[in-house]
Amino acid sequence: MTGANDAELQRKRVVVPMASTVAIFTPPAGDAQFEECRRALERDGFLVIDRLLDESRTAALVAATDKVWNDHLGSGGSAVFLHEFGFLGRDRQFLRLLTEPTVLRLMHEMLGANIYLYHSHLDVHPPRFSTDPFEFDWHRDGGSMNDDLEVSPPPRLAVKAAYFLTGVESASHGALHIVPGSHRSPALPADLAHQKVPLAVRAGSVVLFDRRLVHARGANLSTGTRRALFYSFAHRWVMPRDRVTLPAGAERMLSPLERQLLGLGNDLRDFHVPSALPLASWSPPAEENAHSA
Ligand SMILES: O=C(O)CCC(=O)C(=O)O
Repeated sequence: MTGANDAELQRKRVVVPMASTVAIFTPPAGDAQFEECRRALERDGFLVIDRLLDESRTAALVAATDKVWNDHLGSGGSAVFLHEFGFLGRDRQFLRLLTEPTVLRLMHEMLGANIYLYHSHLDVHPPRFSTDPFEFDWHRDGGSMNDDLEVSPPPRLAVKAAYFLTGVESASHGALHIVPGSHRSPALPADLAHQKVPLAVRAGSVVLFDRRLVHARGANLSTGTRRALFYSFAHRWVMPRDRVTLPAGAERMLSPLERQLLGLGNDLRDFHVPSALPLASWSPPAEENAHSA
């Protein structure tokens, strides 16, 4: 792990029966712990928060994800995997995660208040008994964001939250692999094989990562299906990578904060020169701020 001394890591490390060599944070409470999380994310390019979602919420999200998967299979979709963009309209619980207080606070602190969900995907990966090169497709998020700007390393622009609904016990369970600190490198590291770190996580955990962090999904060689939800936030002046389609009538039920975070509104100037941003005056509701994990 880059930049943190051993004593600091030891203090933050929770007892997780997995082969993980990175610091795993418990859900932060209070300004000092949030500041530690923000600094770790800024320094290392990623942050693992253990079991941010409690068991019942995780189980409900698994059920909602399985419904999407079964609908996909029922309509003749591939049984190999599902990578569905803009899925938040598929279940109210997915929309609720948009304003998950811990993640939203950290997103706000990393990117400012003028942000929205520019990219999202729901992923289901059943076990595969072969490896395939695409599963180790090392990349930074953002496509041509990485090439078009005359700045090296490229600017942050977006931060992603990956909610793991099923535990990833080891590298071979379809772990998200990362190269710590690579968000600050000008190019993809040459020696990925030696620098890569698989992130083992328990169900309900979230991994936040800077879109520039070099990462890849590992093959799921376990016997269980991996389910994960990805929410990527960017400045509102970044074009959407994909769009969330809501069910009929749902838009008028949204709060002003949800509207901002879904990138709704026709005043294009406001995306660049915001007048009033609901996120700027937002603070987490007290009951949602408590974690039962
Ligand atoms: O599924 C994973 O673990 C990695 C996903 C990924 O590469 C991405 O979100 O850009």
